[in-house]
Amino acid sequence: MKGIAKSAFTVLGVSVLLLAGCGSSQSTTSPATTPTSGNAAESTAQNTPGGANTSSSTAGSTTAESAQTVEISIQPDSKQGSDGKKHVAFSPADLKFTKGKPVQLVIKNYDTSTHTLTATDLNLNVIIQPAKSANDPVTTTATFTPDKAGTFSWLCTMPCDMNNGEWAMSQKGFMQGTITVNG
Ligand SMILES: [Cu+2]
Repeated sequence: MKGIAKSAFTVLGVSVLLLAGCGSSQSTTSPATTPTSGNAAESTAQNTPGGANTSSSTAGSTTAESAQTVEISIQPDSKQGSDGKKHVAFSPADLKFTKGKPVQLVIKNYDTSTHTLTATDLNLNVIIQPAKSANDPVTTTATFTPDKAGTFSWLCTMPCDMNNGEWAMSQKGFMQGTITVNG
């Protein structure tokens, strides 16, 4: 309902002013990040029951109140697969959360490909920005609140591990994994 106004304010970095008045969940898809400019001091953390509460920025250390912080790194050619080759992988690939408790994901990508952390059952879809180079990782931050307990699978939906015919995309522990949510 206030989507347009909110977007405008978000760009200006003062979205926090609207948090009190706007309870509607905004777009669940694209976390329209601006990787280059340094305006993302404030990451919006909206927790709507049952909603897809992802937001992201590339500006690193923001804190959501009482959120559990989980750090993940993505390293190219870092993990040997059953095919004997080294592949790009999430570390860790298996995650544990608590139902109803906000989680702040801090994902540091050393790979120059875009990845995603996608768990449809949890309404989680984080688009992870690519590194500028192997030595220049980019951090994507997203906050969400798991709204159901159980064991869920996540996967990366972006074509990656291209040097190996996208091998990692079909492999748990690489571009797939498990999210356990305790009730
Ligand atoms: Cu990937």
